[in-house]
Parts: sequence; structure tokens; C-alpha cells
Amino acid sequence: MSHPHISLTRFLIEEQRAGRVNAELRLLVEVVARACKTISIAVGKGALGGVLGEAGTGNIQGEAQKKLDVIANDVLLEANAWGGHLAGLASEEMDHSMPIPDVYPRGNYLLLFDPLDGSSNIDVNVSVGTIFSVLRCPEGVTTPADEHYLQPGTEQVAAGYCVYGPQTTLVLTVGHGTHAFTLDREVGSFILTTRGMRIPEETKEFAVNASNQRFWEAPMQRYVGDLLAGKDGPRGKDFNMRWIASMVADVHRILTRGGIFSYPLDSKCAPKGGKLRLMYEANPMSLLVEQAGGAASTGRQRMLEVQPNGLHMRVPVFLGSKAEVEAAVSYHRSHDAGAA
Ligand code: AHM
Ligand code: MG
Repeated sequence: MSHPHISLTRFLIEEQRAGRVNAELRLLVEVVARACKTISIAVGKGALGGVLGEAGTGNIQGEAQKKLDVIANDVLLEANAWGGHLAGLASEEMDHSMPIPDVYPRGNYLLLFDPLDGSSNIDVNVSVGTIFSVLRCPEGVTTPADEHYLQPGTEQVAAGYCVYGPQTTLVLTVGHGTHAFTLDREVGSFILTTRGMRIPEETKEFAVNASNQRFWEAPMQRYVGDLLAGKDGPRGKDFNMRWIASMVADVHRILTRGGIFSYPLDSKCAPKGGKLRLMYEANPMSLLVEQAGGAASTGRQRMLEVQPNGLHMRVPVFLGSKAEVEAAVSYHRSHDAGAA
């Protein structure tokens, strides 16, 4: 199929003419996309660029940082500091949010990102990616602090991710559908390749780290048990399983051909509330998935309605094909009703 070469720039200008983005948000998305191109080049160099391996530092989450985690974080910070489109930034890799330095003008938006998701896959040449979320800086706030970012996902004005795989693909929503752009590496620009992605409502594919099975809660045990029982079980169909251990890559597959992604509560991550981060991972992915006709939940609540209690809050995650997310939620609902 040939594409009429609608670049990201043209797409955003047309969205602006249609009144769906303003000039400041358009600039913000362009700047993030440009940073993703730089990160894509660094990721693509691999061992030749000396970018693989540990950075020798840790982040706020107590996780060892890879060199590329640090490089990607620096690229995003530098790219977004001076444009005048942001009031502040927050990153999975930084303890606290950061207001835009005084030497630059401050804009009206807050940008949150996971600079390089799926770090454990960097050194083995498996897809990794950048995830981002955009909020409005609250009215009257000129120097935003952590508390100003604590808005539910419904308040996001844009969200997206860029997956660095065989192709570099940017998936974006500004609240009017979810659209995919593929990087034309020769030209250096993102070209619209799918307008209005739609996630099939039903699926036969699920994604979960099954090695955690013995740590899961009872409703998750029951849910996956029924999936594995296939045609002979209560679900009446055989399911396939995929787990890349890069949320961006797993979510990209689900946006493309359907499925359910889950990182449930387990007894190892329960004290922290879950494994994945609400503000940098769950919320942006949930907005993209909902905008593509899918659903996203913690298992007990619509993800986008969760009130964050901290910048680095963690949550259980179920997202993807609507009917399947509803099925997973129903196992939790009936378990909780029985327990009550
Ligand atoms: P990261 O942001 O530190 O890379 O962690 C998030 C990643 C997700 O991309 C992925 O879905 C999950 O962690 C993989 O977890 P596990 O290693 O338990 O399979
Ligand atoms: Mg991550």
C-alpha cells in the first residue's frame, strides 16, 4: 500500500486548522518526535556507539539505569527545555519534576515521560521505546511542583509512544483518535501510516509475565486459568500468549491486531501498588487504547479515573481489546463481591 506522504508536521498543521490542537501543543509534539528520532539513532548504533550496558547509577525506583536510559532522558530534557511550550517536565528516571529553567520562557503544558521503556531488552536487541503524556499546567501556577502533575489520566491533552524496533513508529493521540507514523529513515521524517487505529473488540491473545503466576491474586489465577483451559474451558476458545517484556512493543502489537496486556498485582509488587507506573506508562497507554476503541483498567477501576497520589505511583494494568478487558475486570468484580 502506498501512502500519500502526510508528514507528522502536515498532520499537526491540519489538526490545528480543524481546531483540535493549538500552536503550542503542536510544537510540543514536534519537539518530542524530534527527540525520539535522536533516541532512535542512539538505540540503532548499539554496540558500535558504545551505548549498551549499565550506567552505574540507579533511579528513584531503585532500578539500575542503563546507559541508554540516561542518554534518552538527557535527549528529552535538552530538546524540551528551550522551546517555550512547557512549564515543566517529569521523568520516570528523575526523583522530582523539573520546572523549565528561568532563562527560558515557560508555556502552559507539563510533559511526563518514560524515556526508554523496556530497558531489560536494550542489550539483547529487542524493541524498546519512549512513552509520553501531556497535561495542562494548572491555572495560575508559574513554577510547577510535583503536586501540580497529580491529575487523573482523563486530563491528558496528548499521549504517545515511539517504538524502536525493526521500524521506528510513533503512535499519537491528541484526544481525537490514535494515529501511527512510521519514520522514513532516509528523509528523517515521520509519515502517517495508519489514521484512526482500531483495536478489535474480541481477541484470542493475551500478554502476561507468567513466571509471576504463583504470586498473583486469586481472581487473576482464575482468569488466566480459564484462558489456558482454551476450547474445553469456560471461555470456549483457544488463546495464544505473547510477552515481549517491553510495554511499548506489547501495546503496539495489541493496537495493531488486538489482545490484552496485563501486569497484575502480585505479592512481590503489592507493597508498591503494582509494577508499572501510572503517570509514565499506564495513563498514556490507556488514553491511546481508549482512543482506538479499547479499554484500560486496574482490574477494579477505569485507569484514566485513578487519582494519582504521587508522581511515581504504581498500578496494576489491564488494557487492550474491550471485551477481553471487561472479562478480566469481571473476574475481579465477582471475587471482590464474594469476599465482601
Ligand atoms: P522499565 O520502565 O524499567 O523498562 O519497566 C517496565 C517494563 C515494561 O516495559 C514491561 O512490560 C515490564 O516492565 C516487564 O516486566 P518483567 O521484567 O517483569 O517481565
Ligand atoms: Mg517503563
